[in-house]
Order: sequence, then structure tokens, then C-alpha cells
Amino acid sequence: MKINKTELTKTVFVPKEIILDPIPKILFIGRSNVGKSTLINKVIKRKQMAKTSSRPGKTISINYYLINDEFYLVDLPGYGYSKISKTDQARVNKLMDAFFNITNNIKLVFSLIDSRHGYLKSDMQALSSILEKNLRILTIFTKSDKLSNSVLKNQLKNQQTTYGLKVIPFSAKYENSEFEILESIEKGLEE
Ligand SMILES: Nc1nc2c(ncn2[C@@H]2O[C@H](COP(=O)(O)OP(=O)(O)OP(=O)(O)O)[C@@H](O)[C@H]2O)c(=O)[nH]1
Ligand SMILES: [Mg+2]
Repeated sequence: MKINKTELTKTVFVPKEIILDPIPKILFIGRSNVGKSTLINKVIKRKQMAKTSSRPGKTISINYYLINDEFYLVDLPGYGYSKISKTDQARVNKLMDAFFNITNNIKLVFSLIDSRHGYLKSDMQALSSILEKNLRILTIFTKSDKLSNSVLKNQLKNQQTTYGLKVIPFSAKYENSEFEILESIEKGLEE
């Protein structure tokens, strides 16, 4: 998969702005601060296309990036950030519900999980509505540079045996770490 063209098409704050066109969509979802925007930047090889921060809760909108005029990468708002105001949280919940109800042609959902913690109960809660929809989900373990090789290996094995999941390790700090993700996107678009 070669990415020749990227364009931030739309930033969406309210349900009525959600994109309804049939262009294929690849989603990125995960806890606030897990590294969604950083990963998207790495995948599209743009330093600052997707806004990142050390303060979590930055992405409380849905951001659509049109790739090669062919498909969207979608940066979804992070869940599980306790400092977001009740009003904002309610707004985001409503936006996400609407998104999963009216969006068509979702090809693949990348579930981003901090490699140090693995899946937590709260991840399962946040993902439950997606699991119900029978969408294809692939797990990415982010920030793998924060673990030693042997600990990371163990973590990957654990998730495999506990959940039967194939997990892709990723670090924004490692050269070519996005390669397997790009391959998965390509496959996801074909199916
Ligand atoms: N060490 C390390 N830090 C990372 C990595 N990826 C992201 N970070 C850092 O983690 C913080 C959060 O990254 P973001 O990409 O903004 O996280 P996000 O999931 O988009 O966060 P929200 O938009 O709040 O949901 C930033 O300070 C990043 O620099 C990584 O692979 N390794
Ligand atoms: Mg973000």
C-alpha cells in the first residue's frame, strides 16, 4: 500500500455532519492518550496532520483523512478520559452512537491498546457496541518502545491466549513500525 495523497477532509463535532458517502472507511479507536493521532500521522507520514498532545482528550471530534482519493482513515475521539466535562462526555457519546449507527462501508476497526496494560475491562465496555455490530477488529499495541522485548513478547502471547486475538505491536519511535498496519489496511479494503 502506497500513500500518495492525504487530505484532512472533515472534522466533525455533531451527528448531522457525519459523512454518509459510500467511500470505504478504516477506523482508529482507543483510550484517550493511547496514541491514535500519533499512529495515524506515522501511517500517512505527516508529522502534524492529526493533532497530537501530551494532554489527553484532545481529539473530541471525529477526523476524516481521505487517502489516495480512495478511502478514509477515521480518527475517533478517545474514551475513558475522566477529566473531560460531563457535558462534553455526553456530547461525545451521542456523536459516537450516531457514527456507528449511520456510517456505511466500515471496512476495518483498529482497536488501539497501550501495550503496557493490555485490554482492560473499560476497553471492553467501550468496544462492546462495536463488537455487537460484527465489524472486523484488529488490535494494535501502542507505545511498544516502553517495554523491553521480552516483556512485550509475553504481553502479546498473553493477549493471544486470553482473547484469541492477533495483535500488531507498534511504536511511533521505531522505523517502519507502520508497515504491518499498512498491509492490514490494504487487506481490509479488499475484503
Ligand atoms: N513513547 C511513545 N510515546 C507515544 C507513542 N505514541 C504516542 N505517544 C505519546 O503519547 C501521547 C498521546 O498521543 P496522541 O497520539 O495524542 O494520543 P491520542 O490517542 O490521539 O489521544 P486523544 O486524542 O486524547 O484521544 C503524546 O504525548 C505522544 O507523543 C509511542 O509509540 N511511543
Ligand atoms: Mg488524538
